[in-house]
Amino acid sequence: MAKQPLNIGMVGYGFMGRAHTNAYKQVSQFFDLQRTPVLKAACARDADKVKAFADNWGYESTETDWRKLLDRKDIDCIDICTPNNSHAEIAIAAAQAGKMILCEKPLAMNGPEGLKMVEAVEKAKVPNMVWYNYRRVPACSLAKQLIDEGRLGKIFHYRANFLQDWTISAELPQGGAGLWRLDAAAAGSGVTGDLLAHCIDTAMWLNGGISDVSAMTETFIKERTHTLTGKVEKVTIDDACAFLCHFQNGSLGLFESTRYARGHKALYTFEINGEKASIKWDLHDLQRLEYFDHGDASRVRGWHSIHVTDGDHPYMGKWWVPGLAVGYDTSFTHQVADFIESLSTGKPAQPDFRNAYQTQLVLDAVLDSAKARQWREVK
Ligand code: SOE
Repeated sequence: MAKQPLNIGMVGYGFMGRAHTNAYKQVSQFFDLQRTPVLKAACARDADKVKAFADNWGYESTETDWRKLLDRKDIDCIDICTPNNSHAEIAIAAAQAGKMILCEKPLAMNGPEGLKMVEAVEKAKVPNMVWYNYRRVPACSLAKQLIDEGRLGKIFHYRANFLQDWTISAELPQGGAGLWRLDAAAAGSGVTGDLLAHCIDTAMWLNGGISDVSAMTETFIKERTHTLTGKVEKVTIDDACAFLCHFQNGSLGLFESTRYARGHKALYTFEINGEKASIKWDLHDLQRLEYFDHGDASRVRGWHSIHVTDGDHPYMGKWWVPGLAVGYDTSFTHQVADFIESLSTGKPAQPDFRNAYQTQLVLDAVLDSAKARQWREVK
């Protein structure tokens, strides 16, 4: 029997536009879902570029104004893959138009803006979700299962890093299509909103809420040519950020992110130390979860490297055969699968806007703490 379509209107066609579109195309092939994503329309201001994107990925039509997508009756769901400073305007209007919304991370430029988005989707009662994709890497989902089963016992420490090295050159401009992440007017902040947002989302999902933070940020290169003006302008983003925090469960957190860690491209790692066991994970080796169980007999006790590719590992029963890994791209496929599933069960797929708003509040506290050089409570 033909499945009910889920008609997608994609806004933006950059790296995330491709990652999400790939997931929409793949999901029904591997997951048995009640609705099938249909690539109805892609939207961006540059008509030629969006047409090339649409043709390459198989979108049925294009628009150059996202408001047109909201007017269209044949679009069910708006996917926001634009720079952060446009998330709120598009999402609030999409909610008012009664569309489902999938929004790239971070939800907003800051907490107050995020709250308006939460209020809009809750008032309109439209399904909504934010693309914090790392939760759906099977090894991270397995970490969540192990923690929820109580295998780690009381948690003492949570440590996370997200290290890159792509902005070290002073010749790199800021702003514009490819480099808006270097311009706080478009991105809100630098590594804090771009990379630590992922670490904070995963951390609060695995280890609960964060109560207060003490942070420092640094901008190593103070001026860069701005792509849009052609002028040398002050750099307004944080190039690096590190913070300490207390979790509500009493454990201590230590987080670091930078785009100046020469040799690291996307080294997202976390380690959690509990009374009974520890786990650690590394994005560069994403199909493995390292697990140390103090309950093992002492002669064989040690770090186990779990190759998360067996049929009973999260999501893995849907893919190939045991032992064969899946990659970064499938974290998005899993997120679409869970979103579509949630439309049938009525249980919101996480993180929804309200849940992602909690991350936004931690980001605000981190930036505020760094500016004030003082501890800050998370509101
Ligand atoms: C930045 O380089 C970036 O692409 C982030 O924007 C993504 O969210 C992260 O997953 C990988 O790095």
